[in-house]
Amino acid sequence: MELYSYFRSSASFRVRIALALKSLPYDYRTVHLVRNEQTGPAFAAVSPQRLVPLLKDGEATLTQSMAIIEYLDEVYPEPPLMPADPLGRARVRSLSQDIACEIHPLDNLRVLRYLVKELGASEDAKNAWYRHWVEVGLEVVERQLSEQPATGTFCHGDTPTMADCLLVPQIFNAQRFDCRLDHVPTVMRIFENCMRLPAFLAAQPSACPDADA
Ligand SMILES: N[C@@H](CCC(=O)N[C@@H](CS)C(=O)NCC(=O)O)C(=O)O
Repeated sequence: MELYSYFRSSASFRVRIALALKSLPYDYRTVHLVRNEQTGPAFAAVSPQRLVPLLKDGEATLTQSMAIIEYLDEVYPEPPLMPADPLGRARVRSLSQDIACEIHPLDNLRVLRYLVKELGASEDAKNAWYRHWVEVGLEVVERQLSEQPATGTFCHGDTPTMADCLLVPQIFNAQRFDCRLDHVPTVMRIFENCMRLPAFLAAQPSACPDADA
Protein backbone atom coordinates (compact mmCIF):
# COMPACT_ATOMS: atom_id res chain seq x y z
CA MET A 1 0.00 0.00 0.00
CA GLU A 2 0.97 3.64 -0.48
CA LEU A 3 -0.28 6.38 1.81
CA TYR A 4 -0.23 9.96 0.59
CA SER A 5 0.11 11.95 3.79
CA TYR A 6 1.54 15.03 5.43
CA PHE A 7 2.92 14.77 8.95
CA ARG A 8 0.73 17.58 10.29
CA SER A 9 -2.42 16.42 8.49
CA SER A 10 -4.80 15.19 11.15
CA ALA A 11 -6.94 13.37 8.59
CA SER A 12 -3.83 11.47 7.44
CA PHE A 13 -2.92 10.81 11.07
CA ARG A 14 -6.26 9.00 11.49
CA VAL A 15 -5.35 6.54 8.74
CA ARG A 16 -1.76 6.18 9.97
CA ILE A 17 -3.16 5.09 13.36
CA ALA A 18 -5.47 2.52 11.75
CA LEU A 19 -2.61 1.12 9.65
CA ALA A 20 -0.38 0.94 12.73
CA LEU A 21 -3.05 -0.73 14.88
CA LYS A 22 -3.38 -3.38 12.19
CA SER A 23 0.42 -3.63 11.71
CA LEU A 24 0.03 -3.04 7.97
CA PRO A 25 3.19 -1.94 6.16
CA TYR A 26 2.98 0.87 3.59
CA ASP A 27 5.09 3.28 1.61
CA TYR A 28 4.84 6.87 2.82
CA ARG A 29 4.34 9.49 0.10
CA THR A 30 4.66 13.06 1.30
CA VAL A 31 2.28 15.70 -0.03
CA HIS A 32 3.64 18.96 1.38
CA LEU A 33 0.51 20.94 2.18
CA VAL A 34 2.26 24.18 3.12
CA ARG A 35 3.99 24.14 -0.27
CA ASN A 36 0.60 23.45 -1.93
CA GLU A 37 1.64 20.11 -3.36
CA GLN A 38 -1.98 18.97 -2.90
CA THR A 39 -2.99 21.14 -5.86
CA GLY A 40 0.11 20.42 -7.95
CA PRO A 41 -0.08 18.24 -11.08
CA ALA A 42 1.48 15.09 -9.57
CA PHE A 43 -1.04 14.75 -6.75
CA ALA A 44 -3.96 16.19 -8.70
CA ALA A 45 -3.50 13.36 -11.17
CA VAL A 46 -4.43 10.82 -8.49
CA SER A 47 -6.67 12.82 -6.14
CA PRO A 48 -10.05 14.23 -7.16
CA GLN A 49 -10.29 16.11 -3.83
CA ARG A 50 -6.73 17.51 -3.69
CA LEU A 51 -6.76 16.47 -0.03
CA VAL A 52 -4.76 13.98 2.01
CA PRO A 53 -4.99 11.20 3.01
CA LEU A 54 -5.15 9.08 -0.10
CA LEU A 55 -4.44 5.37 0.05
CA LYS A 56 -3.47 3.14 -2.83
CA ASP A 57 -4.00 -0.56 -2.28
CA GLY A 58 -2.92 -2.38 -5.41
CA GLU A 59 -5.02 -0.96 -8.25
CA ALA A 60 -7.50 0.69 -5.88
CA THR A 61 -7.33 4.37 -4.91
CA LEU A 62 -9.19 5.36 -1.76
CA THR A 63 -10.00 8.80 -0.37
CA GLN A 64 -11.75 10.18 2.74
CA SER A 65 -10.18 9.00 5.99
CA MET A 66 -13.29 7.37 7.46
CA ALA A 67 -13.98 5.46 4.25
CA ILE A 68 -10.34 4.35 4.18
CA ILE A 69 -10.43 3.17 7.80
CA GLU A 70 -13.64 1.22 7.27
CA TYR A 71 -12.17 -0.31 4.10
CA LEU A 72 -9.05 -1.37 6.00
CA ASP A 73 -11.22 -2.83 8.73
CA GLU A 74 -13.21 -4.92 6.28
CA VAL A 75 -10.24 -6.16 4.27
CA TYR A 76 -7.81 -6.55 7.18
CA PRO A 77 -10.18 -7.34 10.05
CA GLU A 78 -7.69 -7.87 12.89
CA PRO A 79 -7.78 -6.16 15.28
CA PRO A 80 -11.29 -4.85 14.60
CA LEU A 81 -11.76 -1.08 14.64
CA MET A 82 -15.54 -1.26 14.41
CA PRO A 83 -17.86 -2.91 16.96
CA ALA A 84 -19.60 -6.16 16.02
CA ASP A 85 -23.12 -4.81 16.67
CA PRO A 86 -25.03 -2.28 14.51
CA LEU A 87 -25.72 0.07 17.41
CA GLY A 88 -22.07 0.08 18.38
CA ARG A 89 -21.01 0.78 14.80
CA ALA A 90 -23.52 3.62 14.57
CA ARG A 91 -22.13 5.12 17.79
CA VAL A 92 -18.53 4.88 16.60
CA ARG A 93 -19.47 6.48 13.26
CA SER A 94 -21.42 9.19 15.04
CA LEU A 95 -18.50 10.09 17.32
CA SER A 96 -16.15 9.99 14.34
CA GLN A 97 -18.40 12.29 12.33
CA ASP A 98 -18.65 14.72 15.24
CA ILE A 99 -14.96 15.27 14.57
CA ALA A 100 -14.64 14.66 10.82
CA CYS A 101 -17.78 16.58 9.78
CA GLU A 102 -18.45 19.10 12.55
CA ILE A 103 -14.98 20.23 13.66
CA HIS A 104 -12.28 19.46 11.12
CA PRO A 105 -13.73 21.04 7.94
CA LEU A 106 -14.09 24.40 9.67
CA ASP A 107 -10.41 24.48 10.57
CA ASN A 108 -8.89 22.96 7.46
CA LEU A 109 -5.89 24.68 5.88
CA ARG A 110 -7.79 25.93 2.83
CA VAL A 111 -10.54 27.38 5.05
CA LEU A 112 -8.01 29.20 7.24
CA ARG A 113 -6.25 30.49 4.14
CA TYR A 114 -9.56 31.76 2.75
CA LEU A 115 -10.33 33.55 6.01
CA VAL A 116 -7.00 35.35 5.91
CA LYS A 117 -6.38 35.91 2.21
CA GLU A 118 -9.91 36.46 0.86
CA LEU A 119 -11.81 37.79 3.87
CA GLY A 120 -8.94 39.71 5.42
CA ALA A 121 -9.08 38.04 8.85
CA SER A 122 -6.11 38.87 11.09
CA GLU A 123 -3.89 36.15 12.55
CA ASP A 124 -5.67 36.66 15.90
CA ALA A 125 -9.12 36.40 14.31
CA LYS A 126 -8.09 33.24 12.46
CA ASN A 127 -6.82 31.64 15.67
CA ALA A 128 -9.98 32.66 17.56
CA TRP A 129 -12.08 31.03 14.81
CA TYR A 130 -9.96 27.86 15.03
CA ARG A 131 -10.19 27.62 18.81
CA HIS A 132 -13.90 28.36 18.89
CA TRP A 133 -14.87 25.47 16.60
CA VAL A 134 -12.51 23.01 18.27
CA GLU A 135 -13.66 23.90 21.78
CA VAL A 136 -17.38 23.84 20.92
CA GLY A 137 -17.00 20.64 18.90
CA LEU A 138 -15.05 18.79 21.57
CA GLU A 139 -17.67 19.74 24.15
CA VAL A 140 -20.19 17.78 22.08
CA VAL A 141 -17.86 14.77 22.04
CA GLU A 142 -17.28 15.14 25.79
CA ARG A 143 -21.02 15.08 26.53
CA GLN A 144 -21.40 11.79 24.72
CA LEU A 145 -18.31 10.15 26.12
CA SER A 146 -19.07 11.20 29.70
CA GLU A 147 -22.79 10.36 29.60
CA GLN A 148 -22.98 7.14 27.58
CA PRO A 149 -22.23 3.81 29.27
CA ALA A 150 -20.59 2.37 26.14
CA THR A 151 -17.54 4.55 26.80
CA GLY A 152 -14.68 2.60 28.35
CA THR A 153 -10.91 2.88 28.38
CA PHE A 154 -11.38 4.17 24.85
CA CYS A 155 -14.23 5.95 23.06
CA HIS A 156 -16.21 2.73 22.68
CA GLY A 157 -15.33 -0.04 25.08
CA ASP A 158 -11.88 -1.14 26.09
CA THR A 159 -10.17 -1.51 22.73
CA PRO A 160 -9.46 1.28 20.23
CA THR A 161 -12.00 1.88 17.46
CA MET A 162 -12.24 4.26 14.51
CA ALA A 163 -13.50 6.93 16.93
CA ASP A 164 -10.15 6.90 18.75
CA CYS A 165 -8.34 7.13 15.39
CA LEU A 166 -10.21 10.42 14.88
CA LEU A 167 -10.11 11.75 18.43
CA VAL A 168 -6.35 11.66 18.94
CA PRO A 169 -5.35 13.73 15.86
CA GLN A 170 -8.00 16.31 16.75
CA ILE A 171 -6.42 16.71 20.19
CA PHE A 172 -2.96 17.12 18.63
CA ASN A 173 -4.40 19.97 16.54
CA ALA A 174 -6.13 21.48 19.56
CA GLN A 175 -2.89 21.46 21.54
CA ARG A 176 -0.94 22.99 18.66
CA PHE A 177 -3.38 25.90 18.53
CA ASP A 178 -3.57 26.30 22.33
CA CYS A 179 -7.24 25.42 22.54
CA ARG A 180 -8.88 25.07 25.96
CA LEU A 181 -9.12 21.42 26.95
CA ASP A 182 -9.97 21.63 30.66
CA HIS A 183 -13.69 21.36 29.84
CA VAL A 184 -13.27 17.92 28.24
CA PRO A 185 -11.82 15.62 30.94
CA THR A 186 -13.21 12.38 29.50
CA VAL A 187 -11.85 13.23 26.07
CA MET A 188 -8.44 13.86 27.63
CA ARG A 189 -8.52 10.66 29.69
CA ILE A 190 -9.15 8.66 26.51
CA PHE A 191 -6.51 10.64 24.60
CA GLU A 192 -3.96 9.75 27.28
CA ASN A 193 -4.97 6.08 27.21
CA CYS A 194 -4.50 6.04 23.43
CA MET A 195 -1.10 7.69 23.64
CA ARG A 196 0.13 4.83 25.83
CA LEU A 197 -0.24 2.46 22.87
CA PRO A 198 2.71 1.95 20.48
CA ALA A 199 0.49 2.26 17.38
CA PHE A 200 -0.61 5.78 18.31
CA LEU A 201 2.97 6.78 19.12
CA ALA A 202 4.25 5.36 15.83
CA ALA A 203 1.62 7.28 13.84
CA GLN A 204 2.11 10.68 15.48
CA PRO A 205 3.41 13.62 13.42
CA SER A 206 6.88 13.66 14.97
CA ALA A 207 7.39 10.02 13.96
CA CYS A 208 6.59 10.61 10.28
CA PRO A 209 9.34 10.54 7.65
CA ASP A 210 8.44 14.12 6.63
CA ALA A 211 8.28 15.50 10.20
CA ASP A 212 9.21 19.19 10.22
CA ALA A 213 9.62 19.17 6.46
N1 LIG B 1 -12.80 14.72 5.01
C1 LIG B 1 -11.45 14.49 4.56
C2 LIG B 1 -10.60 15.64 4.96
C3 LIG B 1 -9.27 15.63 4.25
C4 LIG B 1 -8.55 16.95 4.48
O1 LIG B 1 -9.19 17.99 4.54
N2 LIG B 1 -7.22 16.89 4.57
C5 LIG B 1 -6.46 18.09 4.81
C6 LIG B 1 -5.30 17.84 5.74
S1 LIG B 1 -5.84 17.35 7.35
C7 LIG B 1 -5.91 18.63 3.51
O2 LIG B 1 -5.50 17.88 2.66
N3 LIG B 1 -5.90 19.96 3.38
C8 LIG B 1 -5.36 20.60 2.25
C9 LIG B 1 -5.92 21.99 2.08
O3 LIG B 1 -6.69 22.44 2.93
O4 LIG B 1 -5.55 22.59 1.07
C10 LIG B 1 -10.93 13.18 5.17
O5 LIG B 1 -11.44 12.80 6.22
O6 LIG B 1 -10.04 12.54 4.60
